[in-house]
Amino acid sequence: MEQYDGSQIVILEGLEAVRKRPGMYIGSTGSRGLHHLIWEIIDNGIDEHLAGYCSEITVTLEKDGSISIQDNGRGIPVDLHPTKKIPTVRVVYTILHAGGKFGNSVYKVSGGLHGVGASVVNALSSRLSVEVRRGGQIYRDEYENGGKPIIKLENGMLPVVGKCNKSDTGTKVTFYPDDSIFETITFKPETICKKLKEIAFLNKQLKLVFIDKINDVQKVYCEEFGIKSFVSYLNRDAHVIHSEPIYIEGSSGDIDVEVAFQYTNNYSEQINAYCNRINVVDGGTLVTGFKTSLTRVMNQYARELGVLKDKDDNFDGKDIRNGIVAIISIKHPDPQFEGQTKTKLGNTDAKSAVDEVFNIEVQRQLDKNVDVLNKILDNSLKSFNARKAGDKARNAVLKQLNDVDTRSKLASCSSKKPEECEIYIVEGDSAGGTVKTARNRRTQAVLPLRGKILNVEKATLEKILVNNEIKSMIATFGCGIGDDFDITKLRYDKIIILTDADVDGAHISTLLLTFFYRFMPELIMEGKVYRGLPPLYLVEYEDIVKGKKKKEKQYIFNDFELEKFRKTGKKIISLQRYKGLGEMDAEQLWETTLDPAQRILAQVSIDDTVEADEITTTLMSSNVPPRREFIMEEARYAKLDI
Ligand code: 28F
Repeated sequence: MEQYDGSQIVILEGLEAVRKRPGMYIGSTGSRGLHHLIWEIIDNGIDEHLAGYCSEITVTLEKDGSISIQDNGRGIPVDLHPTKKIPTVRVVYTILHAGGKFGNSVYKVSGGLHGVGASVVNALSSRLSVEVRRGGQIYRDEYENGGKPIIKLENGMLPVVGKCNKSDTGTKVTFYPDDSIFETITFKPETICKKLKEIAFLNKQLKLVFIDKINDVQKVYCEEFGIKSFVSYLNRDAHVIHSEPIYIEGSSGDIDVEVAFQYTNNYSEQINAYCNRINVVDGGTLVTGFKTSLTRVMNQYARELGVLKDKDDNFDGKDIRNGIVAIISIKHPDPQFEGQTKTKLGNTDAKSAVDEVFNIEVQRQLDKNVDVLNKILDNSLKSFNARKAGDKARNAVLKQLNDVDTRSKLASCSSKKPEECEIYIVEGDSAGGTVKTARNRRTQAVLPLRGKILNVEKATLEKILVNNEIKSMIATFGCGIGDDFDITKLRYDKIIILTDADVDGAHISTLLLTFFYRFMPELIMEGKVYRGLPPLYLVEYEDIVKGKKKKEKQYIFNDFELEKFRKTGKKIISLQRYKGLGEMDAEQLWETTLDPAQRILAQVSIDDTVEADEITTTLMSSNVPPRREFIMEEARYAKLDI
């Protein structure tokens, strides 16, 4: 410990704070937080790429459970830090808030944990080493137990551990996540690959290599066309109405703007926005700028080309965005992230920058590409007409919603306090009947759905609003739909989807989720939607209690559990497999899926809009093979994830 002087102790107190409240720095100590460590280190390499010095980042999953991230940038400086009097690389890895990314920044823009990444990762690792190649020399600093340096400095400098070619520069970081902090320390190759793919799309021409030594797999991600390829990728299973995404690039002041978009024949819009490579899930000014600009430009074209019959008519922004899949990516020198989750961009200059760049560039391209322009205008016109028809239909529906008739299938609960009420949406009339008998009539309402609900991805608003199943849901929830949606009017605290534990059940539940996601997304965002998980088996077995034989029963929710039960060696008297909810009697249904004290509910969440949109697009596209695959996977997931 002799190398710790006074300042070093203060430093370690900083890292100790990270170890005490890891959630504050990386969100969670679960798998998500664990992977966050990798993203933080990669981010530093990406910053070096953005500065123009790094073309390749390699992530290696080592056999011993460690992970290493290497870049071919300039290498973190190893010289004596002017004020801290230790090597700069050690400052970066041991001092919280080091990194110099704010104010006197060496980098124009930056994302991630605002430069505290490296020291946070160190604080949460049982061991970490950083190897720097610079000026023909190789240096290595090492730490253990959450950032305690174990390399002895010589005159304040790191020892040289090897030689290399002068042109061979870069940084390599290897770490072992601390198992006393994380619930799991197993890195998931799929999670890493998905992230690397996203990084490749957002940083064109940066080469990302993944080497998985555990499974002996190697992958390379590099996207020559960046977000343009991202849009093509998102639309890989959709029907696109023009073959190439439109790509726009430019800058306004010190804000760089990139937009790529392409239209599909889906009745939905998907706009994913990134500021400094951070996914701003709740959008903000950059999205507003894009929407404003697109609406203005297309209405201008529509007027010039006489697309709309009535001179006073205008396309609504929604008409123009119908079917669009877009990525907006900006680089801002001083981003202001707002909202509770800091996922909304607040800078007003971002709005004008996107508007300005898009306005000029999109016209330049569409003027030359009249064919695509006409296809887009035609698509907007279809949506415009559908909207006009939809308005009529909607008014008719809203009138009907007040009629008791459309609600006849609903078995409501007697309590009128939303905070204690739940509604079960049940597949099929027969299962619905049993649930009606079994439930707690005071707080649990039941809405049986007949057969499959409409696939909203492929239906017009007009059709959606006359579909009986959907009408019942809108009427029952009480909070409207689309633009008129108001979650404060929701009559229930939980909306519980209850389907059979088979492929059809998984399909119905996904159709319902798509409907909620597209038209009532707040329901999911606010955590109101759940899936009930009914058991797959009932076993009756013989138990011996105090020398006496006793007949017991147990519900089993999946094949894994059944296998586990068989291994206990208990004598099975009978084994019943439930083919569907309909096979359970009222008592069984109460015990397994209705009783709040015993049932298992899975809350439905969307924490990644790209993923959510991808899933719905994959599922709802008319291209059959991927759809099948997803449903099966989802069905398996439902069984395993208990
Ligand atoms: C695998 C992770 O962390 N790469 C990095 C650099 C390069 C510089 C740098 C990093 C200097 C003063 C902090 C080099 N030469 N990969 C990485 N590559 N950090 S992190 O500088 C850090 C700042 O305080 C670098 C000249 N300028 C900057």
